[in-house]
Amino acid sequence: MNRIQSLLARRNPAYALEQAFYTDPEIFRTDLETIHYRDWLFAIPACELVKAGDYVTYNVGAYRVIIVRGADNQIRAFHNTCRHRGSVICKASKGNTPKLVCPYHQWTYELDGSLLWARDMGADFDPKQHGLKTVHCRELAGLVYICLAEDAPDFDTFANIAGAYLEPHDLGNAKVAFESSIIENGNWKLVWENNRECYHCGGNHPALCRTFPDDPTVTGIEGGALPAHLQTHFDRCEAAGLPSQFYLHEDGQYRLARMPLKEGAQSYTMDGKSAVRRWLGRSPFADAGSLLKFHYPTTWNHFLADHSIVFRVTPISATETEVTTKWLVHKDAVEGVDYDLKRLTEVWEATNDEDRRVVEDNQQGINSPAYVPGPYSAKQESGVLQFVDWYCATLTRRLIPDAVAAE
Ligand code: 3BY
Ligand code: FES
Ligand code: FE
Repeated sequence: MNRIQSLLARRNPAYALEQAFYTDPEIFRTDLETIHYRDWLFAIPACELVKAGDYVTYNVGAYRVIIVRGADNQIRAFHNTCRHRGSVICKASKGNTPKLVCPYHQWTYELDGSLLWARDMGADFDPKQHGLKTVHCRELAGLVYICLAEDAPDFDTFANIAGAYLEPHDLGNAKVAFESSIIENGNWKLVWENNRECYHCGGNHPALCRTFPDDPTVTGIEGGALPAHLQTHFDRCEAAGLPSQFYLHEDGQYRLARMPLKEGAQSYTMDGKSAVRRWLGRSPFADAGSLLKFHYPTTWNHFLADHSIVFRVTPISATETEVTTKWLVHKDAVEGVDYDLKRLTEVWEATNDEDRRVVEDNQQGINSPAYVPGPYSAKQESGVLQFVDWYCATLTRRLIPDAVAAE
């Protein structure tokens, strides 16, 4: 048993994790190797790539990835490393290009990754052997997921289940109205733990709390029967054609549920009314609440009647995490006419900044030699416990070499 396995074995599941899980570079590397380099990761909304040649780059740990829309309209992902001597090919975070041209010696690749042109490589050189290495890439109802593993785990089960919930939100007809990327000086697991409870909401999120219910059964993971007010909301939405019922996958990696907002609230705005006049999606009423979706380890989302918000969590180091937020509206909604950008974004801009502060404070306190893990509130922090259980179970399973081979 190695050191990390011993730490996992002696964990008290009712308590927070020990310091090393949030500070130790070796555990950070293990997190990347056992989780981020192996699981499906949400990368971007497909609407960011509108036309052929549109691309974005995405870095996960040591990997550099290009996601590009091809001439045949298909979205593909490639390792952003040239098959000549390895240079990064696309340096910008996004752009449009007719071909993927390496800046070093101008090897030129088609948008489907095949090598089109390489100067003076001799008669024996076979371009077919030197196409870009592919990264698994799937589009699910307008959300692009990638997987860095050689052999990707099953995606179809998730796609079938989540696809039904997402379909009415029509993300294929979305555009990004605004995006923000912040660095939180905290371990990626602290970002998640904070997201998975609303114990902190009342004390930290005055704007969000105008519309988001400070109710542990909305944010957390229900053990037993669902409270009647949630079931009533699910039933009303389902009867109107919106899949809504609480669903937590058996391995704990993802959850879907269309949760009600506070009484009368329609969207995450300061007055609780819709933020966008031209809706994204086919919600039959304004107070359908928010379809809450999370998929570990990289994304949580809110899908509302009028707009959607997608979040992406990217670990940078043991104590730094990038959180990227994109506000999606209908592609034909006009800024200044159908929506006001400040009104659309101000609640989650403030909430993200408040969450950054509490995550950074949490990290600072954990860094102290005096830190000892404290107990979770069973009532308020069931979601935190669920995330930490998923993390520990995943790490434990994958750190056994035979299990890795068998998975
Ligand atoms: O973003 C989330 O999913 C949860 C709900 C609201 C704040 N946060 C705890
Ligand atoms: Fe890309 Fe040489 S490293 S062309
Ligand atoms: Fe928060």
